[in-house]
Amino acid sequence: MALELEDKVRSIAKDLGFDECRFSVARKATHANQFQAWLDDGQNGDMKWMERSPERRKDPRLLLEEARTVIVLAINYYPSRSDPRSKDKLGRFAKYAWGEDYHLVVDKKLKAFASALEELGGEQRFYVDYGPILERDFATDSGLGWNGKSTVQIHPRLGTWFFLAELVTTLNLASDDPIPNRCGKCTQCIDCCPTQAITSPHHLDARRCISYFTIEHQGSIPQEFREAIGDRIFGCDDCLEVCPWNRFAKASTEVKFSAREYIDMPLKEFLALSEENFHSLFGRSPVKRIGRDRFLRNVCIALGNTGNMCDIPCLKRTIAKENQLIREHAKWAIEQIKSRS
Ligand code: B12
Ligand code: SF4
Ligand code: SF4
Repeated sequence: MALELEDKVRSIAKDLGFDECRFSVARKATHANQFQAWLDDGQNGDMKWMERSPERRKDPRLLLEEARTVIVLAINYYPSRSDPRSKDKLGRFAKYAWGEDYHLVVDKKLKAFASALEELGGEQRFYVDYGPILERDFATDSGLGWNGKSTVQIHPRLGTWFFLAELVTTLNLASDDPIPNRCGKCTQCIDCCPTQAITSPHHLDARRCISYFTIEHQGSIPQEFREAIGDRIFGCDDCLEVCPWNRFAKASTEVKFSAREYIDMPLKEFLALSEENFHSLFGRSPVKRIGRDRFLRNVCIALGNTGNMCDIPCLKRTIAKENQLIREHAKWAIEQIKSRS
């Protein structure tokens, strides 16, 4: 029997290594108004790029006029090894940044996907993270998991550890039904957040989030949040780690997401990285995007929170040779260490 169009598309997704593929109608996003209210309140902070053409972000038909379907994809990135942070003075990287940059990995798969769909008569636009599309809204509508109280999309089998990606297509594919939200009475993600960034269920104020401060925020990190950042030097996984739905999570089969050597490097060593060394260490990692200055800024905060008197000489060397942004954070780190000693 000939395969239905939907089955053909799902089989392409599987062959390309996606863990889930579901379909939603290409229409205005269900929570478009909440997104606008979030922007109007300035909760995007420094992420000014989110204010550009918000209408397009809310409706995929403004990305592709004849769009009929949003194909929503999930890819597991759960690393096969445990977190080394319990060892002496290592800074913590969010798990999504342990391996190769997912934008590079997934983009390649999406290109191949789009070409395969062209052969089936479709025209496509595809996105992973960077695109002007409310990815989690379409995931919820298509039943690709449900929206957790942390705002992270939860999948009954993958837990929290997956990336989303979409192809907006002119192909008319029968949409899938949403699945029930299974958070129940749990509030662990809200309760554990070190900076109270989840202000109510499904609502995150990015201006309070450690992931935002360590990745997106451009300048000096506000004093009131520095201690709460702890040893996190790139992103934050706290509201993901506590989610009980991660009990079913299995390691990703995508070798490009396996952990790189930098997750085992002691904090102090990062301070010695030249611009060139930074680029060779993080060349194909998501960390590269924030650049050396902001990365060293984060390292200083983590050293201030976890370091001891032995770390002071290298922080002093940092003050002597680095720019104002790094210097200011290194000075803060020294004060923190001294106040603890
Ligand atoms: C900006 C951004 C951030 C910002 C703001 C996050 C935020 N919660 O808004 C910051 C820098 C803080 C961030 C952090 C992280 N991010 Co981010 N981020 C994005 C980005 C680019 C846009 C999100 C956005 O539009 N925010 C605005 C708010 C209003 O929208 P939203 O959170 O998506 O909320 C909508 C849904 O909640 C939706 N919704 C859907 N279903 C339901 C159901 C109900 C009942 C309700 C009320 C609402 C609702 O309504 C809201 C409005 O539309 C997306 C990619 C994309 N294009 O969507 C990735 C994305 C959300 N990030 C991702 C990841 C992995 C992370 C981190 C885990 C990284 C880390 N470890 O440090 C953290 C998680 C923090 C968290 N609790 O969300 C993944 C999430 C995958 C997943 N399983 O959910 C995405 C989808 C990228 C990707 N392609 O995989 N991120
Ligand atoms: S990523 Fe960290 S800081 Fe941001 S909401 Fe989750 S627990 Fe809070
Ligand atoms: S920690 Fe609990 S409330 Fe938060 S997303 Fe997971 S199940 Fe839902």
